[in-house]
Amino acid sequence: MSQFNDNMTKLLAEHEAFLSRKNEPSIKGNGVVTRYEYPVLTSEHTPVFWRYDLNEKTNPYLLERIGMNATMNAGAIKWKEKYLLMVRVEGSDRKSFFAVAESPNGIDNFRFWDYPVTMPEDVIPATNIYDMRLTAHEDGWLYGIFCAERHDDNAPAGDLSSATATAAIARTKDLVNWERLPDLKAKSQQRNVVLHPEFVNGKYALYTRPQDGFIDTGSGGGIGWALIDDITHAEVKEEVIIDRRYYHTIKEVKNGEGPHPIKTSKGWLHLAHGVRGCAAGLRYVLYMYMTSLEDPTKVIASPAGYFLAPQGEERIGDVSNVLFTNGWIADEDGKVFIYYASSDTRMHVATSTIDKMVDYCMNTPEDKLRSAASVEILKKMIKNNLTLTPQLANNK
Ligand code: M1P
Repeated sequence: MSQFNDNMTKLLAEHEAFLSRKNEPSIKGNGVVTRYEYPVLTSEHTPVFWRYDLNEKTNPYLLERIGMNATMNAGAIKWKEKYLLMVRVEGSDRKSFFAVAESPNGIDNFRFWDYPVTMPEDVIPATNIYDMRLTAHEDGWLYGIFCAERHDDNAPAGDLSSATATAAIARTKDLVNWERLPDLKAKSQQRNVVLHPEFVNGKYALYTRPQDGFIDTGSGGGIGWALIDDITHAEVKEEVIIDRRYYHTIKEVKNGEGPHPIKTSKGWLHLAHGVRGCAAGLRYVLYMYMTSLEDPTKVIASPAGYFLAPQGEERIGDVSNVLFTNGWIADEDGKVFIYYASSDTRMHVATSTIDKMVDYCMNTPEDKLRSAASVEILKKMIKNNLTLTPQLANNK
């Protein structure tokens, strides 16, 4: 065997061993959610044949030709009994694109489909596309709503960083062939836009995230809701804020809907991200809330604080101190697979159940927005527990 073939065989064998590595639950948990030992997807999971030219004539040293930087912010769906992630893959050229990765069990053995998604363009082509939310809508289409980023041509000369965020809409029947619909028309910039899976009053319904600038939400008060007459020419005419931002909370600076909510007998179960500022920059955590089945704009449960925050190696990456989610899968038996990205670098899974998450939402005290109120809530819990189990008291 030539040296080239020898090296290629070794490269492929090592990659295969890496892809088929079993993922085990982490022992430490809080009862609500179970994390797993390894990330489910990293840039190393991308196929060898995406990154290396495998022709000895054109790549005699077997060098990596196209670098992959990150695999993050993935939409998710159960499709033909497989767990599918619509991954935001970011190349080392900083361009993001979508690619499907598939697993037989939702926990490990994720493998990318051979080709990335060819997403048709809107009238004005986008520079970057990312963070797709997948919704199998009751109209029979599978929708992908994602952010289309373009340079802000109103920026002063020489400002090559200012950009605009718009919600792009596409639909498919097979996750391979996509029909691009016109981008969402709205008064403000929009990111983290998510399609509700059911018609509401005969209309399509969107979770929105109005923002004054590309990064700053400014006067945008939180997660919004808008009814859309025609999804093929979607326009936000009226927008109400259903989940507000508040001073001194985990969503003080901004928040955004994660994947579309899961319907439960007690209400719609939501997963979202909240952002606050600190000396180290922005800190992104995940939180939950529930809305009413009768009126999806009405919040019926809002547990205080975060549901998941960056831990261990999750804290470090291209944009550190970030957890972000835009995909989860609920199995028929009530098990839920939460897919989240850490620090804009890699994808993880955490598992829970609908019953546990509804219990978490309904029975976790709300944020009463002041330290004194938090202490009163804590004292009540301590008193109840020590009345029940006096042997635990230190009598101090
Ligand atoms: O870098 C963290 C996240 O920042 C943005 O999210 P949001 O507008 O909600 O703050 C997005 O660019 C997202 O992709 C990124 O993970």
